Amino acid sequence: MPLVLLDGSTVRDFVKDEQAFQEAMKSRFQEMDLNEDGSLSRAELRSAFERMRLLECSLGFPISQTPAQLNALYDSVFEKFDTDHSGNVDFNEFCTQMSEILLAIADGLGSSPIQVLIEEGGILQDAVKHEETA
Ligand SMILES: [Ca+2]
Ligand SMILES: [Ca+2]
Repeated sequence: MPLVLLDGSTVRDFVKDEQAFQEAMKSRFQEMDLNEDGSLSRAELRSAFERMRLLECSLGFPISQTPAQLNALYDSVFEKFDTDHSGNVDFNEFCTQMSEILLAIADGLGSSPIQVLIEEGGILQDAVKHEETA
């Protein structure tokens, strides 16, 4: 994993750049939508988050959890995404929640750059790339 200097504004600028953010989210969403039906099911969302380890790494959730606790955690994450309670997550719901998650990460990072390990191809790397090309 690459080690990069990251501060809150890198992430915040990325989220605020609507076009760049939507484009990045679109490719994430398509990757996550395994059966390509245009929405994310509970299982699709969960497997994507497990792959990204976004929750464990970025939001400070404890890693050592029982399977039942993990199930409850992923259920609550899904409920957050599925704001209209339709049982799946469409692209708009996805973008809205992802921007909230990223802004929460930005707040956590604060204003002084810190060195963080980011996942190759992960969402935070999208933010770093965005800053480099800005
Ligand atoms: Ca799907
Ligand atoms: Ca929904």
